[in-house]
Amino acid sequence: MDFILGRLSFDSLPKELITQGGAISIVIGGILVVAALIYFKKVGWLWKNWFTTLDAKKIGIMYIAIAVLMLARGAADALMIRAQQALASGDAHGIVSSDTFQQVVSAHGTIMIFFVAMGLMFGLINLVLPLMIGARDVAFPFLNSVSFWLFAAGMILINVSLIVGGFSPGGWLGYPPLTELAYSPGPGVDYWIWALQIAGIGSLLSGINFLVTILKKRAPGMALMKMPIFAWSVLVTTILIIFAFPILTATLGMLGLDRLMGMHFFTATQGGNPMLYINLIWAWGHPEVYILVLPAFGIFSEVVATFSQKRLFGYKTMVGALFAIMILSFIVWLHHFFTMGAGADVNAFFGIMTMVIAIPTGVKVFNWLFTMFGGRIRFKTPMLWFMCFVVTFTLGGLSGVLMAVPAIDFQVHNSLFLVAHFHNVIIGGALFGYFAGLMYWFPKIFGFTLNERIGKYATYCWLVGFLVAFLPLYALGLMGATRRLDHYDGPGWQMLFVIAGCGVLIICLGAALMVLQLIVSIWQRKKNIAGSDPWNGRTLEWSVPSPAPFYNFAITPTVTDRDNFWVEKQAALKHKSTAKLQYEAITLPKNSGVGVIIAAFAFMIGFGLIWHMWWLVVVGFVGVIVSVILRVSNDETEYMITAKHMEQYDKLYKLQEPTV
Ligand SMILES: [Cu+2]
Repeated sequence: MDFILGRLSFDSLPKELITQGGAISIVIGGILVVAALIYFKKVGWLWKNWFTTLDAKKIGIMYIAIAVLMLARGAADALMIRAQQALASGDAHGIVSSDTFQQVVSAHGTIMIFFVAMGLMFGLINLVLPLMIGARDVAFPFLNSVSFWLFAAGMILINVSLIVGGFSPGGWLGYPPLTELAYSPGPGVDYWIWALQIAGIGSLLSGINFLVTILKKRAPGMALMKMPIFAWSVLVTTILIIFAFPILTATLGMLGLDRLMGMHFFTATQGGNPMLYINLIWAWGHPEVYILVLPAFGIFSEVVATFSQKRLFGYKTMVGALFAIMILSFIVWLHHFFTMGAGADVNAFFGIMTMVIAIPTGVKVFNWLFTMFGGRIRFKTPMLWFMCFVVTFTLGGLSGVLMAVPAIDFQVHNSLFLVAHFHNVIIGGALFGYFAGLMYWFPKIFGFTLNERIGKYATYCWLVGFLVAFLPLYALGLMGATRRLDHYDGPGWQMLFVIAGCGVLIICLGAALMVLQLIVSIWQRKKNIAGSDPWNGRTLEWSVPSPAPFYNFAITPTVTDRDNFWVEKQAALKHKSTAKLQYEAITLPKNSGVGVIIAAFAFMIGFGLIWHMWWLVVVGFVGVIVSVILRVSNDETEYMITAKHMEQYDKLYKLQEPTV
C-alpha cells in the first residue's frame, strides 16, 4: 500500500475546524462548478474554446480569472490573520492554533505574490502586448498555453494542500532551517516547493516568450524607441524574469534535495548553511518585486498620457529609468537581512544601492506628474487608480528609503513596520497598477465599458481601507510588534490591530464593489458599447475594433510614431484617406490541448514528490516527454484564413462599431 500511496493516509486530512471548513468549501465549490458545466452542457465548449486556445487574449483572460479567484482566497487568509491578531491579546487565544496561523500567513504571501500579482501581470501582458506592438499573437503561442497551464497546475497544487496534508508554516519564502525536515517533516513545505517549481518554470517560459515577441514581432516601422512605454516595461521585466527565475528554481531544487535525499545545502548542521539559502532566495526575491511593479509603471505611463491628453513627458528618461532599476534590482538583495552581520562595509554598500534605486523610481513619478501638468485631465477610474497610487506608493517608497539605512533597519527588521512597507509598495504599487490596467483595457477586450460610478466608489474604498489597514502596522512595528505574531500581550497593541482589521474590511467592501461593478456593467452592456476608441487613446491597440478581433490586425499596421494611433487620428482629421485596404491571407495557430496535458503530468510529478508516490513521479515525467515529442512531431499546427475571409471578418467587426 505504501508503494501506491506513499505517505498519504487518512491521517493527512485536516483536523482543525477552520481548516476542515476551508477544505469542505473548496471540495463543494469544485463539485458545484463541474456539475453546472455538465448540466448546462458546457464541458465540450469550455475545452474547445478556452482550455485548448492558443489565442493570447483568451489565455490572458484565463490568467486574470485565476488571479481574481486567488485574490479571494488570499483575502480570506488576510481576514483570518487580522481576526486572529485583533483577538489574541493577553489570555485570549483567537480563532486558530499557532501552526495553522503560520500556514495561513505563508499561504497568504505565497498566493498573493505567485498567483495573484503574477497572474494579473501575465494576464494583462497577454491581453495587450501583441495588440500594442502590432502583432497577431505572441512569438510562441503553444508555449504560451503550456506556461499558463503550468501556472494553473501550481495554483491547484497549493489549494489541494488545504484539503489534504496542510501547507508550509515556513513563510512565503521558506527560510531554512525551519523548512528543513528536522523542523517541518510534514508535506506542507513540499507543497510549497513543488507548486512554485512548476509555476516558476511556467513564468520563465513566459518571460522568454514575451522577450522574443517584443524583439521579433513588432509592426514594421516600430523601432525600439517608437515602442509605447508599457512594451518597454514588459521588455525589462522579461529580462529580470530570465535572469532571476533560474535562481529560484535552483534554490528550491536544493531545498527539495535536502528534504528528499537527505542532502545538506541549507541544514543548520552537517556543513549546511541556511544563510546561503537566504542570500539566494533574495537574489531572486528582490528582482521579483520589480518584476511585479515595472509592468504597473508601464500601465500608468499609458493611462496618464491618455487621460491627460498629452504625450508622455520624458520618454527617453522613462526608458533609461527602467534599465537603471533593472540593473540596480540585482545589487540590493542584502537589504532584506542587514541583521545577518556581514559587517558595516557590506551593509553600507547595499544600503546605498537601495537608496540609489529610489532615484529612477522618483524620475518616473515626476515624469507622470509633468505629463499631467498643463494636460486636459479626465478623472476616469483608470486615472483615479493612478492618483491613489501616487499617494500610497510614495508613502511606501519613503518608508523603504528609511529602512535602507542599516541602523534604522536593525530596529524595524522583521517587524510590522516592514510588513506595512511592502504592502504599501505591492498593493499601492503593483496591484493598483493592474487595477488601472484592467479598467483601461477592459472595453478593448470585451467591447463594453465598465460602470464608472461604482468603479469610483470601489477605488475610494480601496484607498481608505488600505490606509486604515496599514498605517497602524507602521506604529505597531515601531512599538516592537514583530511579523507573524499569532498571540501577544503588548500594551495598547490590540486597539491598533482592531483598527487594522477594520481597514481590511473596508478593502473587502472595495473588492465587493468591483464585483458589483462587473455584474452591473454586464447587465448594462448593450447600453455601454465601447467602440474602438472609448478613451481617445494614443497607441495601436485602440486602432482595432472592440472587442479586439481574434486575429488582432486584419492588415499589419505600419508605425511612424510612438503615439501612432494618435498621430493617425490627427492626420485623418486633416484629410480622409481613400486608399483601398489590401487584405491578405493569414495563418493562425490551431487550438491544442497538449498544454493542458503537459501541465497535468507536471501536477502528477509534483503530487508524487510531495507524497513520495515515486511511481506517479515516473508516470508524470514519461507523460511530459511523450506529450512534447507528439507535439513537436505534429506539423499540422496552423490553419489559414483567406484574404476574402479576412475582409469579411474585418467588415463584421467594424460593423459592430457604433459610429463615433
Ligand atoms: Cu528588496
